[in-house]
Amino acid sequence: MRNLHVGAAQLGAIQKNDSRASVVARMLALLEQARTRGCELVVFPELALTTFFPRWYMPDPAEVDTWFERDMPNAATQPLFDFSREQGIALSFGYAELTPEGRHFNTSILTDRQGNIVGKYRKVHLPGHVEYDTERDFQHLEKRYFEPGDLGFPTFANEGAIMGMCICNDRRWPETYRVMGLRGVELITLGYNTPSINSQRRTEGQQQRLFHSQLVMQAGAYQNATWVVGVAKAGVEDGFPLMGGSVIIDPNGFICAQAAGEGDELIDHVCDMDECNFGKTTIFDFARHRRIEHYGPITAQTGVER
Ligand code: CDT
Repeated sequence: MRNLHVGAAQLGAIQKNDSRASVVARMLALLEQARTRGCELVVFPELALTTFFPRWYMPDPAEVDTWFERDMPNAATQPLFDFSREQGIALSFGYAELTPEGRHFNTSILTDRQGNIVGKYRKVHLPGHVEYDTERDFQHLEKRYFEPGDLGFPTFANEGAIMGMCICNDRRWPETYRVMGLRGVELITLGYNTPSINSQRRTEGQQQRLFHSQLVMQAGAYQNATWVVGVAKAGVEDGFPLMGGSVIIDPNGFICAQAAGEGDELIDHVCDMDECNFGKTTIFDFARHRRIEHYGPITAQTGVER
């Protein structure tokens, strides 16, 4: 057995005016709960430090940059890294990254149990649009504020497991999991901010959104024989509802733990990395069963060609 006690730390709503310090205090409260339960790795959502700002149209680049972090750790987040080191709890969380070259990414990081950053991921599949869209009930401007990630889908040997990360909309794309699967992934951390209603089809509400979210994460886990830790930012942010439904999913695709509410909430599970072995050596033994001669269109084209 290679047990890792994993916590999924769902965050409730973060309002536009909430400070980084107030959010970090809430994250520390969840980490303290995680410590009392014995967690060794705690996963937080996408853009964990702020409201989901891509819902707001901002023409002024200087205003946009106020939502971004220039360093990680920085003064606001250092207490998280200190807690990690002092209590021996690895972390993963998402934030908006502004690089020294002025590039903008939707990023997540992974630490070891000493608070050292051992992995970074930049969101590849950016949803939404660039310009203000009058046809939508609300905006989703990730394509305006971020560029697509340039790091691919790396995996990292960390705390006795092979770990990878993806972010929100990435979870809807099977390629996300498969690339990490081909790199031996055993645990994927995945934070999300998913509006409870489809901005382009208001009849698509929370029930269907939750169903799709779990469908794709459970399939990704099963088809790649990996643990998936999906963590929501939930609740109503300045009038805009985000769904909850944070889950820990085993390598057979079964949900082992699930958040009940839409506030700050920790769920946890002792995940045995050796549970990945059966799937990886039988039905999803990629080396024996994949037929790459038929997969060309997956990397050769984006849209449909007949
Ligand atoms: N944050 C994020 O990626 N949210 C998307 C919403 C898609 S609708 C534009 C998601 O996949 O949940």
